[in-house]
Amino acid sequence: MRIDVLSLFPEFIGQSAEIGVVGRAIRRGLLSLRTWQIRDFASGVHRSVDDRPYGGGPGMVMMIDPLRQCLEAARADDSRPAHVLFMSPQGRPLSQKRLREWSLMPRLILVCGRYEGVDERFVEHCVDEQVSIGDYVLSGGELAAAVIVDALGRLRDGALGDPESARQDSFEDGLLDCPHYTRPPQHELGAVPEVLGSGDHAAIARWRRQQALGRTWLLRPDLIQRLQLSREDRRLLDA
Ligand code: 6GU
Repeated sequence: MRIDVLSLFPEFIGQSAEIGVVGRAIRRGLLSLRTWQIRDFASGVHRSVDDRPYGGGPGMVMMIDPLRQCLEAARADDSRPAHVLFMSPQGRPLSQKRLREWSLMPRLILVCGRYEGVDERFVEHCVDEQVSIGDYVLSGGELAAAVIVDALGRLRDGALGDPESARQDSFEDGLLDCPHYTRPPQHELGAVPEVLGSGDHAAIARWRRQQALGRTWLLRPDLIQRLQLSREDRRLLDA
């Protein structure tokens, strides 16, 4: 899969994707990432990318043409069709389900706005989908794009040491993750739950499911409501 990111701060995206699991996925060729400087596509001696809003008001609005030319340059850099996402608090909330869908696509182009906004005509005509990473306002889309690159990078086949890890993540089954423990089994801060050392794999799986259900019920009741719990899940939750 290939991801292109259009931004006024492309170094930020590039650097955040160099580390950890995602950096390794890129170095192994499991994901290809290219960043583009929107300002490179601005015209005039000042290379302006923004202008004052029609109708007045504070702040500046990003102009259509530098964005559009940058987008067309990115599109033309690869023959595969691209799905274009625009990072915006007005977008659809990001979820693991959306990320799974995008991870099946050959190409994504992420467009990051800055300033007070982007000319709406660009959004209407050049963008397939708007995405938000939560109900708060960031000063630009770069952090959101970095979130998407990270979350998609770790979903690439072979990016995680053990492919089971991605399946066991929080949200992959709609539940929060169960707690994890490692050595030492006894510590002044407490003991590791006994079942985890029992060697009884069925009992361990039941305990983990029960913990995941219990935590989700306590911390994120909104997630539980959206799930179809099995009879066994209800029993574990009641126990
Ligand atoms: Cl995607 N962009 C900006 N600027 N702010 C946000 C956001 C995105 N998601 C939540 N807040």
